[in-house]
Amino acid sequence: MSQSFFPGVERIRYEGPNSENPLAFRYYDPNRMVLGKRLEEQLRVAVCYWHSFAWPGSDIFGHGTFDRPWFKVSNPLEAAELKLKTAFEFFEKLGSPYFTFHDRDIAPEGATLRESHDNLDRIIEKAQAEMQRTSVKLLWGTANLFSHPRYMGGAATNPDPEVFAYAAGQVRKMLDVTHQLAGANYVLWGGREGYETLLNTDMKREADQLARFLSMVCEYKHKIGFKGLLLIEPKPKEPTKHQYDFDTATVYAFLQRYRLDKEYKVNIEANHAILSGHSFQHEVAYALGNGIFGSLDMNRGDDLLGWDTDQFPNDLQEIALVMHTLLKGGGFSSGGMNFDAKLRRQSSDPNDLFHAHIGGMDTLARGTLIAEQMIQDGKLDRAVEERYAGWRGELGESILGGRVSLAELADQALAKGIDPKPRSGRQEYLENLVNRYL
Ligand SMILES: [Mn+2]
Repeated sequence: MSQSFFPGVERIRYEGPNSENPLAFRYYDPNRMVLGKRLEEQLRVAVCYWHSFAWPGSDIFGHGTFDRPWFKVSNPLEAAELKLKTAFEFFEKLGSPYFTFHDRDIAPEGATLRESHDNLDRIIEKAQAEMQRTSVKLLWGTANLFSHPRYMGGAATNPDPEVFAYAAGQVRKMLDVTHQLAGANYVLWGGREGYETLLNTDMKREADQLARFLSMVCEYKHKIGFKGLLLIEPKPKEPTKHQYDFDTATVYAFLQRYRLDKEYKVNIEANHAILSGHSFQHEVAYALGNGIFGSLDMNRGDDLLGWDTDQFPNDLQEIALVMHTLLKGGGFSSGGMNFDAKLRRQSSDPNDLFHAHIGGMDTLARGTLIAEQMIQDGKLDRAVEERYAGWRGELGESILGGRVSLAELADQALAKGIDPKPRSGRQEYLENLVNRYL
């Protein structure tokens, strides 16, 4: 089977904000210069394999709703080849510079670990040819350590060391594959690393196991000379009730405790941030502030639902504020923006995949152009600077510079009769200012 899955779609082009063409970009102009870089390089957009090509549109109540030809091919390797061809047709037509995948998205699991490796090798050889043909690059690779029943009690945190060993087998293979494909990063999402009840869980032991696994992964990374970042993806709950990688701060504390904080950074997902009770912007700001920012999984949740809906991003204000924080923090190094987002089950037409990604990329582009204006205008940054101006004066510098003790400072406060006056935080003024850029 060689025909196109998207026969009516040409390469998606930038046509400007006034275009009426639903299969065109209105803001995503890859060559537009934004703060010294091409927009494409600022955003580093990736399409994910799992939601867009491997997921059939099923949910816990119902079967798949997507009529994709590779779901009907009975030979799993032939199905994987057809899926691969379609995925690269999509990446090429969309013009996404990157893609991402788990081992089991791209090639079928075999009867044994060795057979799974062989399946992966066969498909990766073809993926490499497609990458050369299209110039689409790998933003990151990852291993699926959560779908198979063997992982129901965790991968690295499993009570059975043989499961830990099996997981090591998958991760070593995917690190090799990611390195072979010149992937820019490697991600670890601890899908089942957490617990349901302390009645059957030794939490301290499981943390030690997870740390040991992560140490082994970074030792192997250096051994093979892989230069990309190792990234941990925080998530507070789902599938387990208590996920160990709850949020960016929890991950950072864990990394510091086990002296892994120089080796790992975070891949922050918008919907996971919301599930942990934070905003996406908060998580990005926290990671940048602590030197552990790596990459982003772009999606959104639903205000009315408390689970991981993984919808495509379309909240312009949220994206503009995240981009403002990110670009002020220096932007991406090897990370990028991976659409870990899926269609709704009723969006069953092949072209819905294009509408979803075009809308997402346009939202990212438009949010970035707004953030550029905010930065160039400088009003928001100046308001924050002015608020902390006292800390650049003599008093502030003597405190933070360690030149006064608590007792000396207390004496100064008495001697000088210090009597600070409350000053407005001006939140509403600043919110109005943000809306003027939108
Ligand atoms: Mn994700």
